Amino acid sequence: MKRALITGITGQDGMYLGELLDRKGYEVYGLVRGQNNPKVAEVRDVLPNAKLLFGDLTDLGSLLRVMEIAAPEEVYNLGAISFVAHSWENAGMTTDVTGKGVLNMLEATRKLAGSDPASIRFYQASSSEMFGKVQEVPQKESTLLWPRSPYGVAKVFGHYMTINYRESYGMHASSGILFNHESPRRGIEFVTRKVTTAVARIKLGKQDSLTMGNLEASRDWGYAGDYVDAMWRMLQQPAADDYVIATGVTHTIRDLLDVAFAHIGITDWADYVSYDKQYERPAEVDLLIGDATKAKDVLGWEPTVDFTELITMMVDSDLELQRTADRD
Ligand code: NAP
Ligand code: F7E
Repeated sequence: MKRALITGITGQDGMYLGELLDRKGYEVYGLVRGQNNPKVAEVRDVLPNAKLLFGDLTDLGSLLRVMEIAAPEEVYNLGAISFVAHSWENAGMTTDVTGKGVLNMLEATRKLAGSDPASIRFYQASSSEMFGKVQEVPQKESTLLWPRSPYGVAKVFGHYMTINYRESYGMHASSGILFNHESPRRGIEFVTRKVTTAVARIKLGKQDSLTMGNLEASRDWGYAGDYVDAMWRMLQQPAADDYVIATGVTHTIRDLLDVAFAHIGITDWADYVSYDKQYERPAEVDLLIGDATKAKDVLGWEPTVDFTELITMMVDSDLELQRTADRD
């Protein structure tokens, strides 16, 4: 039985990856932070076989202890402060967790691997946010990075540190440059889930309208279930490398509103959506669109869920959640 450690197991990707590894017969360990983390109950429900260990990405001692107990063959470093808007207000904390946390995990992995550095395979959750002020369209593995947020800067640090540990110590350390991926488990602070939750509540008469920021921004949105499969495929390769994971199709926030409202029978959403400057960002990433040719050729990976399927899946799930909340 293979053993894997997932940091960020309480997050969207952590839960999907935990399910995937469980199905594949892995013994799954998860790093959980905080003394009374409210997400622990949900993880225990979704992943009853997973073994949860307590520690924090900012605390190297705790990571060394967790690595020793889990003794994993594969490490998936998904833990991060991941909300871009929040990263301007908490740049120091974002740097410590999303940036230096990667170094801590690499170091804990290197220490446990000892004289055979490649014996533990390492995955780093890099991000399309690193492309920021995009230098070419579409973006691929070789595109110059130009981050536009403290989150993006922290991810660039983690990305290059992962490459550096691979090149310096011969570690099997791979980076997945993942474009936005969403699901019914997406946090409600992110734009897709914010919209699908609001649309479900409007349909059920629980809410009248929603306030939004920049409707012109474009994102390449895929389904989280597909993207965790790409992470696993990267660690099954004989050699570590970096891969862009994306659908290659971009949509604006307006398109997102079109699809979500259409699914509840509203074709003109103008009366339901208002603008609030508070959702604008000090610097914006305007046009993200990824070229995942390398992932297709080397990993045999392709997305299976398109944008309309993704958003309607999320609206349906939120309708069900809101109805269940009424029954409870
Ligand atoms: P998410 O839902 O926000 O999950 C983040 C996870 O990190 C949570 O489990 C969180 O734990 C954990 N965490 C935060 N601070 C920590 C700390 N100090 N020590 C240990 N764990 C900590 O994010 P996601 O969408 O699943 O994304 C997974 C990873 O992929 C992240 O690194 C993200 O930056 C990256 N990424 C995401 C996307 C995307 O579109 N989803 C795209 C590219 C890259 P709590 O539950 O305790 O807060
Ligand atoms: O914003 C615009 C906003 O917060 C998307 C993270 O997983 O993906 C995610 O980061 C866009 C931005 O995601 C609202 O200005 C308009 O242009 O859903 P988001 P993100 O910033 O792209 C990357 C790849 C990651 O790595 C991150 O961890 O939507 N937008 N109005 C809004 N965004 C929000 N949140 N709320 C609004 O009201």
